[in-house]
Amino acid sequence: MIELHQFRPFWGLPNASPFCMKVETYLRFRGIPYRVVPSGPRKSPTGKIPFIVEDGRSITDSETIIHHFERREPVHLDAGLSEAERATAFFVRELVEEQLYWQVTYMRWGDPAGWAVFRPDLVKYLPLGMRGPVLFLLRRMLLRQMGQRGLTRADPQGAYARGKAVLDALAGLLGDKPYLLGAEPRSLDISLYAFLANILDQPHGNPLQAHGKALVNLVGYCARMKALCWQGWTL
Ligand SMILES: N[C@@H](CCC(=O)N[C@@H](CS)C(=O)NCC(=O)O)C(=O)O
Repeated sequence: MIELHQFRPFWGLPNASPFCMKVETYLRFRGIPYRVVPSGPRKSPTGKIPFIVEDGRSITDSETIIHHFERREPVHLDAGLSEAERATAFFVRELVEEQLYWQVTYMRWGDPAGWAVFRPDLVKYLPLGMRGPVLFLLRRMLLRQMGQRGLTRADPQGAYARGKAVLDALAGLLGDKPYLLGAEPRSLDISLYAFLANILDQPHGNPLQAHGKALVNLVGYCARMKALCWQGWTL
């Protein structure tokens, strides 16, 4: 049985880490049996989660994990895509995983209104040993990393501007297609959905979520992906 090492569910989301949710969404989509092992970055060989363990061998990085399983499938998720579509998928995923990852981080750890509602629930969720100085140091590190990206140097309205632009571009690219690249879900959709769900489905609103919820085609897309991969899932 494949072990998926990742955070436990949080805030009604399958996973508050979009990278963990991406891998679990993929495993569910493919119907690959797995067992979740609650974990954290410090237990990972690379200091990042998710990672999987199969036959005693660890594999890290969400994209590497997905490729590892895709190699075994008779028909690859991205089969039939043109070179240009593959290139588009690559750029969109890179952009989403960089920009929206930091937007999700900012909305919880950086935005003062977001931190005010995230912190109390996070404290209850974390093991005792992580609640005091460790949490303080972790947030300080994240604030520094967000500062390097200019996020915490702007007011929240300014910080969310780039995230809103990314969501607008995604809605524009999706148009009235069922999935980002056409009629069939592709590997890009697995990643994109995990990031969008972390923005749209988190329980406390913020300007980025409000912006995303107004993009009707993106909301419909998330509902389709949820029905496809997470049907019947409850905490
Ligand atoms: N490129 C990695 C990124 C994974 C990642 O950044 N995971 C975060 C959790 S969402 C993490 O482990 N962060 C801990 C750290 O950077 O110290 C992937 O695709 O799996």
